[in-house]
Amino acid sequence: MSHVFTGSIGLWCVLSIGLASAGALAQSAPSRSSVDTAALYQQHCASCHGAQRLGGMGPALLPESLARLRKPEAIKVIQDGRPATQMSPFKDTLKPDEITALTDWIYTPVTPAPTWSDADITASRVETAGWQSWPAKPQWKADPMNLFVVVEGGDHHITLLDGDKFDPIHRFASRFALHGGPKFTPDGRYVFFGSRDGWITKYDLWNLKTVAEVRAGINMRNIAVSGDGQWVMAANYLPHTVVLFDADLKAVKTYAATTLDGKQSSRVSAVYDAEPRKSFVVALKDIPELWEISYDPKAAPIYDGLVHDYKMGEGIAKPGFQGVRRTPLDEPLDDFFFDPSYAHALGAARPHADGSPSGQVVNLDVRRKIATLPIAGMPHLGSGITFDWNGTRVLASPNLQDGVISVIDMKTWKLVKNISTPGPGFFMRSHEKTPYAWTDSMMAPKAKHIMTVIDKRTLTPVAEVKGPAGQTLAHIEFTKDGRYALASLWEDDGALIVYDAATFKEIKRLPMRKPVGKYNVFNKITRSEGTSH
Ligand code: DHE
Repeated sequence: MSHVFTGSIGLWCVLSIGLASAGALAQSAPSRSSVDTAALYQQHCASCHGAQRLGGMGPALLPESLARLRKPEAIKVIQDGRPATQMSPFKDTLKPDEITALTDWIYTPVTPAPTWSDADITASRVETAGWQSWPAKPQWKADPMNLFVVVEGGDHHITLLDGDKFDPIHRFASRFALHGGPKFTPDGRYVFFGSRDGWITKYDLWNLKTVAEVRAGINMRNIAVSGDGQWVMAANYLPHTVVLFDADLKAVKTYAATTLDGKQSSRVSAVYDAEPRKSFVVALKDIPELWEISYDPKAAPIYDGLVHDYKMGEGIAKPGFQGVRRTPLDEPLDDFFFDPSYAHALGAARPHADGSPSGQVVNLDVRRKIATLPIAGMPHLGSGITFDWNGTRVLASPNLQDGVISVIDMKTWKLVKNISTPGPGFFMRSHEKTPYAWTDSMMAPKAKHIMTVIDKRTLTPVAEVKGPAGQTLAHIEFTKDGRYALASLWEDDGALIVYDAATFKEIKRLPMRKPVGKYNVFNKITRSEGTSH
């Protein structure tokens, strides 16, 4: 059953003094002095975070969800609260050893492991009444194609920015800890956000209102929206599932991420839309298989046997539409992206202990690995870009382990050049209309304020764009015409900085709360070669 919104989304009231839902916790407290942690949790936290710590108004408090929050920071949040949220400070209510015990408790796995069934997914769905009759044109004055969606992680908000004037149009609360790029419908009207807690939000950019939300899982990786805007797919770490929704976020089908015999299950690394193939492609983190799930009603049937379902007539045919077509791999993929033809998935496994390359080229038609990508360390291929160079097509990928951008020929899959940067980085961006690509060094403590600008024609760094030393400058997205590059000063009292993409001079600075990522509607829906898809 679906519910109708009664309040604004993303209000996450954390650890409020509240009503214990007695006895609901099937878990033993970590033994720490005389503190009864389970009772404390029930008394102070359960009303917002749920009796099973799966979240409610506040985020889930599970080791999986807290992986990115260091314990001292968690203690500080419990002591001091979080500004601009309903998380109140507890330093006057709880003793220091109680706060420490509670912190230990939320970093301890819940046993038995929490579940999230199809019934839970369906029951979580909320929808705003009357959204179908909202006007089908923007209710604000700006170019809807040059709109930027900026995710501010500092206080879990979204800012919508006019990409011509660089003025904010609207700001609203998001779910806690969004992760990954928001995904758009092809007309640019609706955007879908995914949170690490498993929430998917469908938002109407033209009417500035939330349409619907659903919780796909407990710990989610990312979401993909089909090229025709009709389907949404969610990839989960917890539970081990991939979940298919229709465009209104009504659950259609849950896929258990298991081997064919069902004996081994896996976390799901990521899901991406392969529009020309009319399919979603899914990487599994613990099983060496890449899945393709077609949303083409005319898709050829699948004959299950791992590779050879193209030997028509062998085995029992399963429908190709919404069926799982498996490609066996030598090792699982963490993340990947596509070549421009979408015939290949370019992915990386976990770094190899001997330093040998972990990158793989998987041909989605012959359904096997066809080449090794000559990149060592930890390539962040999901943030890779492609461009024309010297009569061929190359891909360039940042590396989370080394200060290097690897450039690879996409015909031969051979290394063209390793370009040195001041330190390992997360993101790389360019645009068809600029000769430059920009990348960060945000993983390097001493160089995290430096962005390197690389000339795509010569494959050499030509400039460094710097923020204040000690602060992180990262994540570029270009305007629709490629004339301006927008970067994040990735601090809680940070900013969005607009640079002239030709002179690298700062044009404008807008204060923002840790703007983790920004996404230009036009670049996304046209699948610009310089941005993530
Ligand atoms: Fe991300 C995208 C995986 C840590 C910020 N990150 C993605 C995507 C994947 C991924 C699979 C693509 C999703 C999409 O766009 O659909 N990220 C991972 C990891 O495995 C890793 C290393 C560990 C983890 O905890 O998950 C990781 N990511 C981070 C961070 O620590 C970052 C810097 C801060 C944060 O908010 O968590 C971070 N990831 C981002 C951002 C994107 C992203 C901003 C979207 C990039 C884009 O421009 O499209």
